[in-house]
Amino acid sequence: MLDSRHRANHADHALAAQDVRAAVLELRIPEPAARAGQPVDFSKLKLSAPGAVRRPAVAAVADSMHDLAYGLIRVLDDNGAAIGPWVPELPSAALAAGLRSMLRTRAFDDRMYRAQRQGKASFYVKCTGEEAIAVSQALALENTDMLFPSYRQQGLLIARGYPILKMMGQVYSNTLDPLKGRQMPVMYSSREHGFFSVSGNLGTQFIQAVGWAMASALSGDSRIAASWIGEGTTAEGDFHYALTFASVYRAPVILNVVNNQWAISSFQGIAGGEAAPFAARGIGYGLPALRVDGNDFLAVYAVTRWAAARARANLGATLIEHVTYRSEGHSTSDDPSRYRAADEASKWPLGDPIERLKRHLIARGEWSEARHEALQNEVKQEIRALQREAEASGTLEANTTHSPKTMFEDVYKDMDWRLQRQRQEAGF
Ligand SMILES: Cc1ncc(C[n+]2csc(CCOP(=O)(O)OP(=O)(O)O)c2C)c(N)n1
Repeated sequence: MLDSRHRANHADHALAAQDVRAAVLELRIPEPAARAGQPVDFSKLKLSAPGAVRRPAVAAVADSMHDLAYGLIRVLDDNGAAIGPWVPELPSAALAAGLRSMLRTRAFDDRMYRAQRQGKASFYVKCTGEEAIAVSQALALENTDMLFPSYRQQGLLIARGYPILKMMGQVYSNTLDPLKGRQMPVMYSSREHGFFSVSGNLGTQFIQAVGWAMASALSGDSRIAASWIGEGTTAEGDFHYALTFASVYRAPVILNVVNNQWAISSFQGIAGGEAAPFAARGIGYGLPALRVDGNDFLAVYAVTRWAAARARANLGATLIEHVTYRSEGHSTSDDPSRYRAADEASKWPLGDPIERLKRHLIARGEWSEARHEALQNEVKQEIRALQREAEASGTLEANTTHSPKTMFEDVYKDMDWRLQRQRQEAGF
C-alpha cells in the first residue's frame, strides 16, 4: 500500500511517455549536494513540522503506518516548546540527567580527541551532534535491556553509569583498560552494563541483537534488545538478514539506523538514501518503521518508548531511522574538509541536540543560561580530572601497556596446549 506522500513523489518523477527514449546507457553515480568549497544545500532533506506526525496506537498493525517512514517525528519546536502527539511523559529530573549525560559525553569526546592528536592514543571516534540518540534511548530503555551498539554510541555507556575512567583507560590502552589493550580504543564492552562488545566489522551487531532478542523470547525472559548502525551500514547484507529474522520471528528488538548523512567520505545517497528514506526499508519487511528527528531528545525518547512497549507486548521489532548530522570527522583518521562543505554542521536544519534540550528546559522555567554554563564547567572539570587520573596509569607514548604475555590469557577457560607453546616461544 502506498501512502499519499509516496504516490505524490512518484507522480512528480514520472516521465511523460513521449520523453522515454532508448539512449546510450549511462551509469548514475550519486553525488552529494555540496562538496568542499561549495555552498551548503540541505534542500532535499525532507522535514516535517514539529508536532505534525501522528502517533499510532502501540498495538497498531505495521501495514497501517507506512506514512511514518516518510515523515519526521519531531516534538521540540524552535522555541523549545514540546508539541504534538509524541510529547513524552518525562519528569524534569530525567531531562536534567539526560542533559548532564550529553554534556559529559561531549566533554569526554573532546578530551580524548585532543589526547589522540597529542600522540597519547592511537585512535578515537567522536559522536558530536549525535549525543541525544544514545543518551535518550538509554533513558527510555530499562537498564537490564541488552544494547548492541556501533562505535558511536558511547553515550549509552555514560548514561548507564559506566566509569569514564575505564573508558579512558581503554582509549590509552593502559593498565586501567578492562580489555587489556586487546580491543581498539573505542570498542568498549561491559556485561554488567548490558553493553555488547563493539565490533569493527560494520553491521554484525544487528544480527547479534536479533538473535539475542529471539533467545530472550524463546526462554520466556522479559528483556528486550536494541541495536544501532549507521546509514552507510544499511548497504551491508547483515542489515537485511537482521530485518528478515526480526520480522519473521517477531523478535523483541529495536533496530536503529543512525543517519548522520555521512559514512566516512560517502554521503548517504551512496547507501540509497536519495531514492527512499532508510526507515522505508522496514516496510518491505512488514516492520513498523519510524523516521525521527535524532537531535530532538524528547522525540527520540518517545519513539523508543513506543517501540519498546511493542516489543514487550510480543508485537515484535521496530525499525527507527534517526535523522542527524555527524558534526565532526568520522574518526581521527580522516579530514572532512576534503570531502564536504566546511559549514554543513553549523547549517544543519535540525540544530544541536544539547542546545535544543537546554532551550526546552529554559522554556519550561527549569533552567537558565547561567546554570547551563555552570554545569558545563563542572562537567569539563570532572572530565579533566579523570583524564589526569587516567594518564597517571599510562598513555600510548608513555608505553605502560599490558605485558604481551597477557594476550595468551582469557582466550579459553583452560589454556590450549598450542597457546601454551606459543607463549613459551614468545619467551613468557
Ligand atoms: C564490513 C566493513 N566494511 C567496511 C568497513 C570500513 N568502515 C569503517 S566505518 C565505515 C563507515 C560507516 O558509516 P556509517 O554506517 O554511516 O556509520 P557512521 O560511521 O557514520 O556512524 C566504513 C566504511 C568496516 N569497518 N567494516
